[in-house]
Amino acid sequence: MKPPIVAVFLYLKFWNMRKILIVGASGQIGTELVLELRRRFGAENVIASDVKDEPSDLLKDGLYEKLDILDKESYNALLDKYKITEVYLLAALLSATAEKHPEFAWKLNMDGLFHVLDSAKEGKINKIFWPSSIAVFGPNTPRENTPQYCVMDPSTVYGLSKLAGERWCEYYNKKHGVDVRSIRYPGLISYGSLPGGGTTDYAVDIFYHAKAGKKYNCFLKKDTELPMMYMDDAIKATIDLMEAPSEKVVIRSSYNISGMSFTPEKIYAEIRKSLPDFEIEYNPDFRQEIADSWPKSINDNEAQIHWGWAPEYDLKALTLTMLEHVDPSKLF
Ligand code: NAD
Ligand code: AKB
Repeated sequence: MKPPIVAVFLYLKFWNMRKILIVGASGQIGTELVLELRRRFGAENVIASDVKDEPSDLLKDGLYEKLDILDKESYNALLDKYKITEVYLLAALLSATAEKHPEFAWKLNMDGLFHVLDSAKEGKINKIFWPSSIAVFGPNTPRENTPQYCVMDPSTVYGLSKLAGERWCEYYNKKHGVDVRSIRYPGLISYGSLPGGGTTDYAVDIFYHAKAGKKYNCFLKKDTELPMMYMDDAIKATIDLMEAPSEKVVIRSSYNISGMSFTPEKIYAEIRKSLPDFEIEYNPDFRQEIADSWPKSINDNEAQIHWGWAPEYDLKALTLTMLEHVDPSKLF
């Protein structure tokens, strides 16, 4: 049966009215997310923004605005300028950098979120994506198959900001009807843009060293197991969650999602299957304590049941893809 002409017209009108703003677009996730959103919804409907003056090369073919999310007036002016309907807020300091700049990390990670939540509360936009992290868990959290609901006692500034952010997201949803959606990303692995100062960054750096033929000096112990995910899965999860019908998004704090778990020793062994001469040494630094407070593996039953989450990449597929695409000249 054909849909009535009026329905088609309204659908197309709504589609064209969708305008998406990504804040913190030049980072590891933003770069890939902008490209995928432009592919799906049209370059003219996706506005990349970042505190950096210029877009990175990968983002040059589309709209870009310099924006400091701490500047609430400029943020609201950008919403008006483009008639933005949805915001993906990615600007934050990650775990390792946040430990070096705790006060600024708290300010950026919290004030940025409030600026976006308030704009939805005031009716300026109608949907938000804001990422949380496995850093919301802490030393007293069950470390294996960590459930959605359990003890959460983060011991890093980053984790504190993410847990507080989750509670505020749920609060704005329940009290003010804000349509905010969130995922607790594990460590993300990609080759498009370098990671920005996290504890899981070793699992990206290792590929640049392996491909450049350099020995890798790993900052975590060889048996440190952490939850990880290939970027394509993370982008798919993000857009699937944002496109899910509202009633399926039952959890408004943040969803656990799982991809794979491995140790430095395990990923090193996988890389050596392709590059047998690759060498590694282990010199743990302050990031070891952070990693030791995080889960080893994640239970994501709720995300599977509520909006159909399922990852595609395992360690073997991730390793082969990274080795094929990583460009060591970006780092060395
Ligand atoms: P990133 O550090 O690579 O990128 C962050 C971007 O935000 C950078 O381009 C930076 O220039 C920009 N930025 C910084 N301050 C800004 C400001 N004041 N205004 C506007 N932009 C600003 O981070 P990422 O890895 O892409 O992470 C994005 C989000 O996802 C963060 O909230 C992070 O906590 C979360 N997350 C990431 C991972 C991961 O493994 N990458 C895992 C869990 C959660
Ligand atoms: C970090 O290591 O800080 C991030 C994260 C897991 O949130 N990759």
